[in-house]
Amino acid sequence: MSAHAATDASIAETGLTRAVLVGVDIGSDKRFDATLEELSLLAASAGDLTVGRVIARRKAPDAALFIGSGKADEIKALVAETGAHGVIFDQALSPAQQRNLERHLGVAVADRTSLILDIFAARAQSHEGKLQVELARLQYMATRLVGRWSHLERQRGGIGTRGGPGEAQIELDKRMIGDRIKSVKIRLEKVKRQRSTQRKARERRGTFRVSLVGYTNAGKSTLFNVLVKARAYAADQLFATLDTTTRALWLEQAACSVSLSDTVGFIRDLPHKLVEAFEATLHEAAEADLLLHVVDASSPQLLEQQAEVERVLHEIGAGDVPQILVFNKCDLLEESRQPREPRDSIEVHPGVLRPRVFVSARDGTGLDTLRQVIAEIASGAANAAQSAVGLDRESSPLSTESDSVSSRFPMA
Ligand SMILES: Nc1nc2c(ncn2[C@@H]2O[C@H](COP(=O)(O)OP(=O)(O)OP(=O)(O)O)[C@@H](O)[C@H]2O)c(=O)[nH]1
Ligand SMILES: [Mg+2]
Repeated sequence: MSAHAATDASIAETGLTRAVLVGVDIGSDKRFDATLEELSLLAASAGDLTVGRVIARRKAPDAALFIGSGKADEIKALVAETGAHGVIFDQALSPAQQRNLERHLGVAVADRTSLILDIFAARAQSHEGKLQVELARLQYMATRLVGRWSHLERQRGGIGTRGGPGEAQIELDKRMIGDRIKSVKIRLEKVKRQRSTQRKARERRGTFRVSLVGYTNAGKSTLFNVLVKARAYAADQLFATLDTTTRALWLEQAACSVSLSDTVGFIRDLPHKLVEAFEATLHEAAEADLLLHVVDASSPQLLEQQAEVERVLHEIGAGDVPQILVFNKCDLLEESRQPREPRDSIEVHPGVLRPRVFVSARDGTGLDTLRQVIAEIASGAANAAQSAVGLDRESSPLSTESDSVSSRFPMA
């Protein structure tokens, strides 16, 4: 492909890995992304450059190769044509499928899970975040004993031969990984205990807790920064944020402050193990009094993304925490799709209304309205807000506590 030849020089300069992306539509999965746009963004966030895309359709995955051998040959040809270093599948591969594909294609093969793990590993900042990522990686490795691109050399040595020194090495690696998992778990436990002590202290202070949640890249950190005038890392990358940051948010309307936390973004098919490993971080969301569910209003996948976030929230036990739906990036909407009112409410379940606010974190539109809605819910006016905009719970988050509103939520 001559189009790729032109980019060769820049690849050499930037050190990016060239990758061919493969998406397999199995049984017409509704969430199947035929554009592979999200996978390409994930790849870019991990430092890979997409040089080709292949879509396959199957009723069921092939046990050995995941795809058919005809498709595999097609991918092999594209790899040769583009000089790709590896192939990334949008779906999770079994360890055997990954190995077989690597033999067939002659280059490294990765899947969505390992890609996400790589990004997480590169981004983790806090001690706890690093431990969580390490645990998730070790658990993934325990079943495969491979890094995403780095293991090919060793594998090549053993192609076609079972047993021999390769297998012995693998047994040794397995035992080492098992030991390492144990030690990381112990260290994580310790950090978790410290964290829960800190949390209890915060609870005693009676702060009303608000957490930003949402699909990765929805604009949570940007919103966080403009609301609390902070400088959390925000970027056009997936999983720019991994660690939770918390700041006080002053609400003029209620003359009080609440705590606002920025959290890790969600993504479709986030591997279950990874959610588990990030449990502590996601606890922040589950234990909040109010969630600001940030949605990228300009995304064509808006509904799927919203549904995915709902699903993960339920999984982490935050399904019942009251929410405000924050439709962000409204500046990107064309005139005909601009919201008519800065706020409204939608019925999420029969008889259950959820407030919705339309904002642009970039140009500041709607932020006063957002502060207003948070204030209504957080302050004693929650009761009034409940009938006006509706809350997901029967009682307000304040009145669920036996404490009086003023001790739970000190007014200035
Ligand atoms: N046009 C426009 N872009 C926005 C807006 N808010 C955020 N962005 C952009 O969207 C991208 C993602 O923003 P972040 O704030 O990092 O998103 P996030 O939800 O924190 O993402 P992760 O931490 O990766 O999950 C950045 O390039 C922002 O500049 C907005 O209101 N309008
Ligand atoms: Mg972020």
